[in-house]
Amino acid sequence: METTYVMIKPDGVQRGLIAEIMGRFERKGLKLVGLKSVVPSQEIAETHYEVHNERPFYPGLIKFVTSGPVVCMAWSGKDAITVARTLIGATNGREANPGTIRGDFGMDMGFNMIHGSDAPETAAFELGLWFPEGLMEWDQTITAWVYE
Ligand code: IDP
Ligand code: MG
Repeated sequence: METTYVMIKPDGVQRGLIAEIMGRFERKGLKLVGLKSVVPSQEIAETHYEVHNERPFYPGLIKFVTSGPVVCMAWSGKDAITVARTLIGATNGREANPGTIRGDFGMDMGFNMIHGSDAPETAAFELGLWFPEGLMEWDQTITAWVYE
């Protein structure tokens, strides 16, 4: 089992898409092991997007992600990182496949509503950053009906 960090960004919250987006992860069969909503500090936003700090869009990205509440989630399951990225879709909503979150609700590169870790190392880094308090350990009884 793998755990990934997923975050609804301020545009997803502003547009009233929290339940719609969370519901997709729930219905897929992923298990929720971390959940909270915060207005990100400058520091946490800069650390989260450190890999992009040389890119021209970086200042705007930090301003955007610190502009209001985000929903921080940790989802676990088999290949959870890839499964979450598949549910999320391509970075630019105009190019993302229908059926994906960005494909169904997005029209832009900057306002793409959601973040998902892209590899095991980034997932570990991001989970530690956003959930320093740790994650929930619990038995989900439906798991027996999700995996053969
Ligand atoms: P990802 O979220 O699909 O992994 P990345 O390339 O890692 O996409 O970029 C991180 C985030 O930075 C994107 O989700 C988007 O919010 C923002 N971003 C990336 N490229 C651009 C751009 O060209 N203009 C504005 N924002 C961008
Ligand atoms: Mg990325």
